[in-house]
Amino acid sequence: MTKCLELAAWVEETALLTKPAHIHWCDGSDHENALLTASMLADGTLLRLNEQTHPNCYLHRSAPNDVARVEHLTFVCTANKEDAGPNNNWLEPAAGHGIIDALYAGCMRGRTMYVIPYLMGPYGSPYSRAGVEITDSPYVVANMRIMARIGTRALAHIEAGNSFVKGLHSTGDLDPARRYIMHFPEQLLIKSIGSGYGGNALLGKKCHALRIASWQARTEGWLAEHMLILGIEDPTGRITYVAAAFPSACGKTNLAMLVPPAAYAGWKVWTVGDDITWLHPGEDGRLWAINPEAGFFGVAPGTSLKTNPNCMQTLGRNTIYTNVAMTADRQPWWEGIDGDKPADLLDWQGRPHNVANGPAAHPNARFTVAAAQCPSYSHEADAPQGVPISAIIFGGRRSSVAPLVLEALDWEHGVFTGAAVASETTAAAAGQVGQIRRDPMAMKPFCGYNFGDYWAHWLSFGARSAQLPKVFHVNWFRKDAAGHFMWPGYGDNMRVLRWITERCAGAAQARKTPVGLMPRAEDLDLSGLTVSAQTLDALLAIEPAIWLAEMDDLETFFASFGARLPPALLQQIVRIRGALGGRPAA
Ligand code: GTP
Ligand code: SPV
Ligand code: MN
Repeated sequence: MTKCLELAAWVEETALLTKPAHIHWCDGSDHENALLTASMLADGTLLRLNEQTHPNCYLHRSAPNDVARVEHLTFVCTANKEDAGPNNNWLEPAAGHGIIDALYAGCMRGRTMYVIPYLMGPYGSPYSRAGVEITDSPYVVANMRIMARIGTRALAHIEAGNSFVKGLHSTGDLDPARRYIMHFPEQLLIKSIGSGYGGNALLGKKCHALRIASWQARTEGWLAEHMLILGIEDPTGRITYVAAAFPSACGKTNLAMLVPPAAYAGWKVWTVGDDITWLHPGEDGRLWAINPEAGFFGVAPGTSLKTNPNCMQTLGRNTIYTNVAMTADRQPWWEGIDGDKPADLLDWQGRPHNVANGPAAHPNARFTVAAAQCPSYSHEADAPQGVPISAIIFGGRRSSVAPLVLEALDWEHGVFTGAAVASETTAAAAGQVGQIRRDPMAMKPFCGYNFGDYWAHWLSFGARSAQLPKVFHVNWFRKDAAGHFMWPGYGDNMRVLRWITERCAGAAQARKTPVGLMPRAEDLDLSGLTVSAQTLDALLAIEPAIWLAEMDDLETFFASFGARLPPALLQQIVRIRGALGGRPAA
């Protein structure tokens, strides 16, 4: 079924191991999708939603134990353990293959094996990369069709002699005791079994476009990051592109689709991507960004016409919903959506909703939808060369410590600021929610190699170009003593984006603090917003004692990377401690 001998041999070898009843090579056509959809409707994998209100929309209810990424079951299998680093679970490659191949033996008996050639990145871009996912899940095929550029054209790209990442996936028996997500970066290979959930099963996404790609990017001199990309158009029509890295379920999709507040006449945000960014140094010394994905796999709860109107207009047709609730007239529903909670809801498990069972939609319920349906989708989103990035923004979900916004003093401090990101855990990954953890560059779950080497790679760009983006850190999630968010967030984040673009243009003022440059209250355009002077002061405050404690915590974290830690990061801690007035007397 292909002229590519390497691919043909791998498919044959995989079929011998997994023993499918049929092999189907995906061409990505509408006809193929219609047949797959019909078969999933017939066997209950998909439920049809209300055709009048939500044309061509479907609901998938996952197994109740398969609702998020499983970081404890995710491995990076490199010959040398140190290359995976303390930030990854590690298995010796032969041991990894041994464990997972035993689980693959005969796992597709009686099922169809789908072969999905895909391209990550725009057609015709020198930065796009190919992959092939083999899966026994039609739900995965339907999602990959939205999230990546699958089918005939991708196969032609591979048959033209371009390299490709191999990804083998089986739903297995969904028993978490037999669930593994393994990466073999030295072989450009991914093996996943036992989960049908997004990041565990749509292998083009986190497994390929972040874990494997970050490994390739290090050796090839570029960056694969957990970032959104957006363009900010000012009233003169000038567009400034920024990329922003926030941990999972910390606001990338929302920021990427931002609608400015009414007082911001003439301002507009263009969406290029909402989750993954590949950054390449251009001949002009700037970093150029492409979004390797073609769709959004976004968090449903909290999405409404009030918080994210562009997203609500993107959804509503040609969308796969996973683990949302359903109304009596078969419309998708989740906590935070517009309007009152309807009576007679079915929860994400299909039971009559009862608050004693928890929320109606799973907190990590998601939608899968084509990016091109987004009203703010950028005209440059498919540009082969990508868009030039003026600012990189890091951020996390932190109820204290991190101020609303700060700007790094230079590239080295910027890399430190990214490496210092900490955030409260969310429902995007299995495990406890709301625990503060270190999540450097929002890549803790996704960096395919040792963070020490990763930070050195980031730092190496400093010597290569004088045209690098400015680096910022934001926090939309500061809470007051009563536990309420102090900043309105969502569309009002435009006020911070405006200051950032004006800093990039050399127009806005800032004050220097030990931890970075910050706006004074009067440097932010807050027209039309009611936030008290006291709240604003608190949002922009730097508490020396809290920041000194933060430096101690960071020092301990950095120490876990031993000899692979770039000394420049420790020097930043020394500098900041000094600027904060040193450690307070015991
Ligand atoms: P992943 O897809 O997991 O990588 O997540 P993401 O970073 O794209 O997060 P997303 O934009 O989907 O937001 C996750 C949750 O944070 C949603 O419930 C949002 O409603 C909420 N959220 C997003 N932006 C803001 C904000 O500015 N303020 C507050 N308070 N909540 C926000
Ligand atoms: C995330 O968890 O950061 C996501 C969803 O974007 S997943 O595809 O599952 O990784
Ligand atoms: Mn993500």
